[in-house]
Amino acid sequence: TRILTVPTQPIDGQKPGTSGLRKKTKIFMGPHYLENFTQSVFDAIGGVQDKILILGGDGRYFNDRAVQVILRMAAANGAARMIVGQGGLLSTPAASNLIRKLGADGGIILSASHNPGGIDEDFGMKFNGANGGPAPESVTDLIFTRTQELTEYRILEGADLDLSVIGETEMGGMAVEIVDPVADYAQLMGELFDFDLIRNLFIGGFRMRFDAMHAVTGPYATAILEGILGAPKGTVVNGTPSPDFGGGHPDPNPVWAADLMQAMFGKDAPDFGAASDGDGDRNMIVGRGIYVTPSDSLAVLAANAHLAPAYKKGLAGIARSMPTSRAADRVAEKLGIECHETPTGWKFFGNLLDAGRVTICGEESAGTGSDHVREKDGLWAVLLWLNILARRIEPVEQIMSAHWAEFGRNYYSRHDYEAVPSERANALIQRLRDISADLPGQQFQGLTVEQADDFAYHDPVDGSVSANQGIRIGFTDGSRVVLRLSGTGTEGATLRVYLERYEADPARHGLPVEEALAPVIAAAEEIALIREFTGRAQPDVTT
Ligand code: VG1
Ligand code: CO
Repeated sequence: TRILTVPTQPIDGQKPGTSGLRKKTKIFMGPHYLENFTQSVFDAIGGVQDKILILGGDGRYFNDRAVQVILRMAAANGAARMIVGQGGLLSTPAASNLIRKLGADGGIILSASHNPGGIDEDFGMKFNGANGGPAPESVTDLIFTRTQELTEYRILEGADLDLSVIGETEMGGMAVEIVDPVADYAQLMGELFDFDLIRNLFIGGFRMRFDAMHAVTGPYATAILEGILGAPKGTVVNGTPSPDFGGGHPDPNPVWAADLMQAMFGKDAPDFGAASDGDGDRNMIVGRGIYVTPSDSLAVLAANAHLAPAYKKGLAGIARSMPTSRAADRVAEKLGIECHETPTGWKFFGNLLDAGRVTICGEESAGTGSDHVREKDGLWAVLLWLNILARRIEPVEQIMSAHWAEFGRNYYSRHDYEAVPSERANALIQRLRDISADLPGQQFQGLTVEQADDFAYHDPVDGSVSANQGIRIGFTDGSRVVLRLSGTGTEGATLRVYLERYEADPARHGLPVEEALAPVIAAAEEIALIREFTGRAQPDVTT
């Protein structure tokens, strides 16, 4: 086997977004595309000479080919050892766990997460550091800079490795260890939660439906829920990962997981429903006849985490991304613990978790996690819910109404406008930046603006500043609108409008969400001129 040094040229647009680099699969498959980006990652972290890296992905189209290329490049760049999930598979949280557990220098995860997969859909790649978390902006900036100056990459000549057999092998002097993608993760979950209690819940007839959405959590959920915890066969549906996720979007929300919603709102609904996304870091929670918004789920998990063994001593603090509802803030206040507001994307939680300042983190986009890894973790959230349900023996609906009665309810919804021409979406945001200083004091649809800005995050741990993270408009009654552009799309721009309204009065906790939010929605339109800028009469997706 020879090491080839291949001349190349910088490729435009290899800029990591909210969570790694995401592009159309065909772009990733284009000449030198994957190779350039991989070499740029290696260079940006000071080379991989003598290093140990974890490698795996969510099984989408091109995952298998990309793993082989990255292995040959790691070998050519002098890596000591690559630890790869069997079949090239690893969920994002499982990869994060392996990095930490095995003391690796980092890891590469191949996924475009909730984006659809297939030759005509999306592919992606992200790099996580030695703490197991997504590379911070300082590192992704270095990676992007490197992509713009790259002149060559190194790759080993040679045949593919068989990744189907667990065990140790070798490639051009580099050790390659193929591991069971589920085993270490399942063990970690067993250390965090009371598995005996959850097992008894299932023995008692508790019924659950977990929709893996044809993505990577299938094997994890089957092994843990049906295998270890004894849930009946068939509890996990769509449990076999497929390269195009069965043709759907592996995005666990009421729109893309409509089947699960139907089952949970139908006759003979199970007690508990859940779903996860492409790479297994998101979770959706549904009770019988009730959908739990991710923002509410974060608040409920934080308020009840002490019922699970790993969190019985309480939480150090809570962090939520800026657009996530402020329901969790009320829990933090009551518990008397720190509460942080960070920009969108899990990479901003890493420093707070590493510093021990927060224990639980969450995002409105169905991401929840804790200090057990450095990624959001879909199955972890599901298991924490199960542990809480096994302790409280109450239906989800009752847990929610009790939570709202105690803390008040933050009505919440997100409106997405997809594939908007970039110049129009940028113009909308720019205009809001320009007028934000003048908004306070003005009235819109009966709501008075209290505060408005383009969010800049000052990381309290390392002092770094991340500016331009989205427009926040707060009203005097506690309502709020946030507007930002997505950093995970691959076509045009996606405008996300986040809407929130606080209601303290329990007599008003049962309103339809759209009704409760109507004034906030109208105020958002009046301030941001969404219809005019996007040319759309209504959002493409409402969650
Ligand atoms: C979206 C979500 C964000 C999440 C990110 C990655 O980003 O809003 O909360 O962290 O996806 O999630 P954006 O920039 O499109 O709003 V995953 O599970 O797709 O890696
Ligand atoms: Co994901």
